[in-house]
Amino acid sequence: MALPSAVRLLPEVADALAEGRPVVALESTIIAHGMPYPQNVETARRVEGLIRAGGAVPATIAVVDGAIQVGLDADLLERLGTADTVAKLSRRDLPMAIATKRLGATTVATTMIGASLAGISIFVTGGIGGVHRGAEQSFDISADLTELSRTNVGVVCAGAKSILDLPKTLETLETLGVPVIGYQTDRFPPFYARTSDLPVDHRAESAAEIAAILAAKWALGLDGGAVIANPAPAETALPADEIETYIAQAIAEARAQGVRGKAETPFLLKRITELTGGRSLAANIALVENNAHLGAAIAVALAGRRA
Ligand code: PSU
Ligand code: MN
Repeated sequence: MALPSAVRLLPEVADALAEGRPVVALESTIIAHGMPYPQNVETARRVEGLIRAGGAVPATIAVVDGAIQVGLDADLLERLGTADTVAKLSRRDLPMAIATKRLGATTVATTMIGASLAGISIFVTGGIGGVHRGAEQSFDISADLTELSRTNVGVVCAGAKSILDLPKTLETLETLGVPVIGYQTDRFPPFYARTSDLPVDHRAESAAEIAAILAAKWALGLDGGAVIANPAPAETALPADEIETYIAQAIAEARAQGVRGKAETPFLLKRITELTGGRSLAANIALVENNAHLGAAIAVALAGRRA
């Protein structure tokens, strides 16, 4: 399929894809809106290094100069991590960001779109967006969930953040037909903590098994992605009841200050980092790195199946 003119590939990424070598997509909202500087840029670089060490080529995605840029050079990564006006782009924002040539960070939803257009099947991030607490009033449900139902990219994450309503998030994923695969776990990981009491759809023991599931899904023409849920590393994970206190406080502050819509997730992440004295940030960094190992292994397994 010809690449649309509004999609640009870094030459290294284009070469890898042309040769059928494994490539792993990475998002940029986590850089621009999910972590403070300089940890955001340092983490982005380290995660790219881990993907390489795992035998795949990293492709961080953002919107730059009127195109979806797949694969960022060091300058762009730094710009995204330091600029104070980077748009946070979900599916509906893409046309405007491209037409007006704004610098934009891609969320899970738009990173999936860019990856899929480029021909990348695996994407590594921290946590997906989901159904927000109080959604029965606010209707705030992340567009990440609808994207997972329609775009063929497997998303490796540490579950969804417990700032969300996780039972409603899992119910919605079920309705949308999105497989939720636990990597060596029966329970859906709640991001900062290692485990919840919520069951996953399927437990997979290896990257090869996950690659086989994705291949089977797409071979049947069952469009959409899958959530590959990898529990946060034990060393940095935070106790569930402790983090819950901070989450409840941060949500109460957001409500009191009228923070809503796309500003809510960045607000909560920043506040929780402050309230935990940086421990939630350390946990966040460690879990993304942990996901990079698994994502590279799945991309390698998928490329092996296609060879
Ligand atoms: N999870 C994280 N850090 C993040 C995000 C999710 O651990 O920065 C970002 C992702 O880009 C995700 C977005 O797609 O937040 C969801 O935003 P919203 O809740 O507004 O849909
Ligand atoms: Mn939202």
